[in-house]
Amino acid sequence: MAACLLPMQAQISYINPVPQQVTTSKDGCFDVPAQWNLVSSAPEYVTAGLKGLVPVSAKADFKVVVGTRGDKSVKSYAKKIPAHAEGYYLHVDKKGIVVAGYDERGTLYGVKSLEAMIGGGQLEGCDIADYPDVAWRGVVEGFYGTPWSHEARMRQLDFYGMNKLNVYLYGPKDDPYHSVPRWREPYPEKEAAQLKQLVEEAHKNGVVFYWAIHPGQDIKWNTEDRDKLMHKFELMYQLGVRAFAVFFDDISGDKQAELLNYLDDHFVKAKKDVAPLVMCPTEYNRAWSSDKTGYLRTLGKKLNKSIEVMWTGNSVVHCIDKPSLEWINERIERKAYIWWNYPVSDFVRDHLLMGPVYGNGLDIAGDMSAFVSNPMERAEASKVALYSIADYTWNMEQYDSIQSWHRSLMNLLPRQGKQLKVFARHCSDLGQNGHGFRREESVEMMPVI
Ligand code: LOG
Repeated sequence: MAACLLPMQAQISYINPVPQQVTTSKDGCFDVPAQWNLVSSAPEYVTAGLKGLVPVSAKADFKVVVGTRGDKSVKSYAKKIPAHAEGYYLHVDKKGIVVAGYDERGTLYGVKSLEAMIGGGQLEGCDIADYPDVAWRGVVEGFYGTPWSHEARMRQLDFYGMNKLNVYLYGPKDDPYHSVPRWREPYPEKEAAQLKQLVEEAHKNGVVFYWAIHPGQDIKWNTEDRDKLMHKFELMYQLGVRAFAVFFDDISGDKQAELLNYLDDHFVKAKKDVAPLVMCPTEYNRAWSSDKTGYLRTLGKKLNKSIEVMWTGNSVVHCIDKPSLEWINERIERKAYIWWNYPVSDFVRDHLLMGPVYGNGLDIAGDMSAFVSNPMERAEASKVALYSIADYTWNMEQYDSIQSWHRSLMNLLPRQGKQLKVFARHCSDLGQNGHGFRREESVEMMPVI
């Protein structure tokens, strides 16, 4: 087990995202007790990861209480739980631990913080009150190129749970059953079974699994195609999917609002257990939109208010700031659902984007409904950025891009973190590209070069 070398918040530094409020106690760092008396009123999946890390015995002295607001077991801590969706209170001292969530996902996140601390080698006496700044944080697998493998996706979902990302939108452009030519058809048996497994894995990690359809340029704006779309949703529902998106990026059509409202009224709302519909508009960034067509304002007015509208910013690949959000929010008459095109590399395929995540405003948490990242075709390498995106969206004001990047690299390769850092430092920039999006790279070497 690693020694606790740093005096303050040593073990807490293994928790990602950086928690909102932390007080450390005089107990300091101490060894993880050999046996835990785990008393949990949470569903099995919430503590499954923890049970894999520590031996549990009802006879142990070290008592660990896990529960959600309203449960008898955590009643005496009710006032300490942040009144915030997905919030949790975590108390650690030498005699025991309390994890008390505001809701089920909050309890899961409290347990994940505890798991991270143990992963660092020790426990640390502390009181943590934590909650996210942005309600929906995650990933849209929305790139062109080879879709992620099933195994890669399973590992991603586990990684999202660990880093408190709560949404994954499935939409790889090159899945023929998501987009052209087979968006109307059911998945073959093997793919269907895998998607079912992904939905289950997502649930275990507190992730809402969105299945997106990209109906392609061949969509006909008639009732026949509308019903085929509904039927495909129904098939996905039978596989366990309870959250849906429709992507119109790179597709035009002026009857989008009618079609989406129909799906919203006759499918999403009729089912009663389906998450709000998410849509990606044709004009999904400012450079490609025009006040002359009035497309965005029409969507803003006509679309049911419960439907989320995605937005990539001032251009296809761009960082997000307050003025750019004010511009779009006013037009779509709701808060934009940010689709951030980083670290996606489908337009610079000979580059890996593993540098620090920086450039987005630190004062915009209240101006968006969600922030999801479009990653690279390289699933594992994308985790460098996703770790920091989890950090940024959870605790914006305290976000430090360089520190977050260092922690990310150490977290991904604890024993070769330094070597990975050397590699990543020189794999940050995109090089010249059509979107004009650049990143700093090889900063120390630049003067010499
Ligand atoms: C696509 C996306 C692609 C990205 C970057 C959106 C909404 N759609 O230009 O699939 O990965 O740009 O190349 C896009 O960004 N179109």
